[in-house]
Amino acid sequence: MTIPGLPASLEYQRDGEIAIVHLARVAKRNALDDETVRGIETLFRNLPDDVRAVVIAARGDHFSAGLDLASLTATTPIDSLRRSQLWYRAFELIQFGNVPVIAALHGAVIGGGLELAAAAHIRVADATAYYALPEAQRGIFVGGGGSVRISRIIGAHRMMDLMLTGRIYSADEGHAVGLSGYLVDAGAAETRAIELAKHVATVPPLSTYGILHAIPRNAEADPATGYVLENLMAAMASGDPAAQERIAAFLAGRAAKIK
Ligand code: 1HE
Repeated sequence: MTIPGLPASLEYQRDGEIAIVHLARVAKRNALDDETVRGIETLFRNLPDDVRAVVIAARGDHFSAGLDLASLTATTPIDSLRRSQLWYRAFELIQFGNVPVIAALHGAVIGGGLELAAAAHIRVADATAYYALPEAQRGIFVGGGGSVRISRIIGAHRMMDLMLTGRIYSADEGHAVGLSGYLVDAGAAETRAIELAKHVATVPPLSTYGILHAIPRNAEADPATGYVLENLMAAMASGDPAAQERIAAFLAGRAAKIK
């Protein structure tokens, strides 16, 4: 089972209900060139309906060295605007698609690589992961949605510090500021991400929809609008047969307790 049109820099596999995608441009440390980002767009636009969760991981020693800087030689402002629009399209498909996406991080998670990871819903990092936003050190700026997503995850003040000073966060520091939700031993991120993906794939579709679409929007919405959206979402989900079955199972003592 494959998805037509994927570049060699993206490997796509299925494991039951989940899909596993590897960045596979190891010789360039998984630097994201236009072909790879177009491939991410193609993949998430054409994800089969029976995929219930996706893991994004990477081959080699690093998750991603960020934007392929070779694409910036002899570039014009309009080329850069269009490139960013491509990244926005591709990463919006990750963030606002219909399936949870889990990023498995190790080694360098730099620049555009961190912007890609920030579009995922859950991030699992191993002890080798480190994070940096060296754009400003190179005289450029984030262009893959990072100023929107990363600033919301770690706070604008931390993002400004990362960009102005070029500092590097270790795996522990990144974990402390929320860049990873899970921190595991070296080499264990992908396995843990796959376990999590198999678990989140069991969440019924209406609850998943609410989590992926209502939560991030309500975090930005005025409270009154947020309550209405939540109210509608809750009513939709609780009337769903999947919810009715699970609630009946709990009341009959057939479902797991939360402890
Ligand atoms: C690259 C890139 C790249 C490696 N674009 N070619 N990102 C950066 O500023 C990070 C730049 N990369 C690095 O700091 C290092 O490569 C790493 C720490 C990630 C890895 O170091 P190392 O010693 O394992 O590998 P290397 O020898 O530096 O790189 C191997 C090859 O990959 C080499 O090419 P080669 O032809 O000489 O073998 C490197 O040139 C190449 N390579 N990283 C192009 N990024 C949407 S806007 C987002 C803006 C950004 O992302 S800015 C951040 C850019």
